[in-house]
Amino acid sequence: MKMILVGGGGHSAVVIEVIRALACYTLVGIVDPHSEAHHVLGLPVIGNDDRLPEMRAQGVETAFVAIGSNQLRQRLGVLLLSQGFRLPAIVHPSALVSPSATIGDGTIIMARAVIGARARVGAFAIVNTAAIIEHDNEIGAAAHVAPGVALAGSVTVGERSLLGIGSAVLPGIKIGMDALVGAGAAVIADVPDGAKVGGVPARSLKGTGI
Ligand code: JB3
Repeated sequence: MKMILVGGGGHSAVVIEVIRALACYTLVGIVDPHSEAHHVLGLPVIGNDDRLPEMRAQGVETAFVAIGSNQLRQRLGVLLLSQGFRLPAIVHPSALVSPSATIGDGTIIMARAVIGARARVGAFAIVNTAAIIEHDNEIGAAAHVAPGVALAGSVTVGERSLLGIGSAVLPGIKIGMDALVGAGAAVIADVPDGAKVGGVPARSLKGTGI
């Protein structure tokens, strides 16, 4: 099945390799309005997002947004759905996904990630390399769980939140929407919508200039 990629930066290179490892989709190109590269890992950059309706009309059925920005990825994902593309979930062959877990459309599960029993991962999310999403977690749409993050059981992560590389979250903690958890943080208390926290144990970063 033919697939077009949206975004041609660093994240896109990783996404291309996961999709190639799956051998289910034929990548036909990348749209990126700002890219100076003509190719990413041999895949041509064919123009900007104006090319998308034309690609759909030419029989490209599936698309994937390969952009790290949570807000942009969600906005473009919704746009692609409205244009009639299907955005499948993409799971690296080395990821361990529980049979009772659910993964939303347009979400990618990277190499060596683990998704536990009854976990629910929303649409357009990124579960990055070797992240652990334990049982009964609920990961909101367009959230990004960065490489090496460990979420204990029954953690909730709101839409578009970013959990920085190597952070850890205790059982049952609720992290709101559009929140930022800094790299290496240990989260032991709930995090409100829009908050930025960091450190061990994690505290508000308000007033620190971050
Ligand atoms: O930390 C890790 C493991 N990965 C990071 C990832 C999650 O996020 C990575 O290190 C980067 O920090 C980031 O990757 P990303 O999003 O690929 O960043 P960058 O290399 O800056 O590429 C973003 C691409 O999106 C650029 O080529 C932009 O031109 C493109 N872009 C921006 N707006 C867009 C648009 N592309 C399309 N098609 N449409 C847009 O509106």
